[in-house]
Amino acid sequence: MRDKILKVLIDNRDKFLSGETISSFLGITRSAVWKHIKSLQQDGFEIESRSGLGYRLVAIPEELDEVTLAETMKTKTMGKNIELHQSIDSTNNRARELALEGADEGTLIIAETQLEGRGRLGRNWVSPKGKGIWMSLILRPNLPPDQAPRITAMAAVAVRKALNKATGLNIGIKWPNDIIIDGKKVCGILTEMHADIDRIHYVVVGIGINVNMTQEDFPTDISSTATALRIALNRWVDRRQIIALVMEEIEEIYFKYLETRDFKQILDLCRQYSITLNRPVKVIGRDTTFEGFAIDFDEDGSLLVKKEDGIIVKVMSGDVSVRGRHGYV
Ligand code: BTX
Repeated sequence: MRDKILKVLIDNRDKFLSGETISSFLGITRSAVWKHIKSLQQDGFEIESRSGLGYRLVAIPEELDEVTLAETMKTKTMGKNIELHQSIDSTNNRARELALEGADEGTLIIAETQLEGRGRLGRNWVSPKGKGIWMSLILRPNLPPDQAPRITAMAAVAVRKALNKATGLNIGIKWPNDIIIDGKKVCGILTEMHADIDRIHYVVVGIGINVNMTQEDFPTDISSTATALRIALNRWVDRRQIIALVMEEIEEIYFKYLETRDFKQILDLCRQYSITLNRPVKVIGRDTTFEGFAIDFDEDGSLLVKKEDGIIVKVMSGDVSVRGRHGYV
C-alpha cells in the first residue's frame, strides 16, 4: 500500500492531493494514508503536507527504490522486473540464481552495495554503498554460445551511448569491456553465461558504473585508474536516470541484433568509440604477454593485433593495456 501511495504521488508530482482523494482512490482510511506518508517521509521522501490542500511530493531520496525506478523506466522488457537489494554478495550471483529458477528475460537485479563484487578472472569490483550502479541483467538470446562475446560488445556500446546521452562527456570503450573517461575506468562489464554446445540458456550481463564517488571513495590501488561520473562532471548525478537510459539502449541494440543478425553495425560503433584501436597495446593473456599495434576488430568481435614482426594475432579475451602519454593504462 505504501508503494501504491508513492506511485499516486509520483503520478501527480507538483500537485497537491488531498488525503481524501488518495484514500478513496486506494480504498483505505485517511489515517492509513497519513501513516504511510509518515513512513515515506522517514525514508527520505520529501512530502509537503498542507492543511486544506493535502500532500505533494517534492523530492525523492538518493537511495533507490523499486517504485520510482519503475516510474523512470521507459522500456518494454529490459528492467521491467526489478529486484532491489540493500546489500548483496554480487548481483551477478543473484541473477544466475534467478535465471536458473526461470526468471524472465530483462529481469534486473540492482544492489546499493556489493560485498563481493566481481570483475573478470576472479578480480574484485569495488562497490561502495549508494555511490554507483551495481546491476545485472538476465538475457535469454536464441544464439549459439560462440556469439556470447557479441553480447558484451552490445552492452559496452549501449552503456557508452547511455552515459554519453546523460552527461555529454566524451566516453570511450577499451576493448573488450571497460568504459573509459579521461583514460580512467568509469564502468566495467562482466558477462557470464550458461549454455550447452549449441544453445545459450541465459546470459547475465553485470554492469558496474561509478556514479557519485569522489576520488577518496576509491581504494589507493585503483585511485589513479578509476573515475566516476561525478568526478568528471563536478556534480551529483541521478542514478535512476542512468539505469533507465542504459536499459533503453540495451533494449534497442539487443532486439535489433536478434532481428537482423547484423553485427557489422555494432562493430562499426565499437570502432567509432574504441580507445584501443590504432594504438600501441600490450596484451596480457593467460600464457603469454606481448606488445603490438591494435589494427582492427574481427567480425566476431575479437581484437586484431599486429606484432613487430608483422604477424597478426587474433585476441579473443584477456587484458589489453593501451599505451598513452603516461605509459600503459
Ligand atoms: P575487470 O576484471 O576488467 O576489472 C576489475 C579491475 O578493475 C580490478 O582488479 C581493479 O583493478 C579495478 N576496479 C575494481 N573496482 C573498480 C571500480 N569500482 N572502478 C574502477 N576500477 C575498478 C570489470 O572487470 C567487470 C566489473 C563488473 C562489475 C559488475 S557490478 C554488477 C555485477 N556484479 C558483480 O559482481 N560484477 C558485476
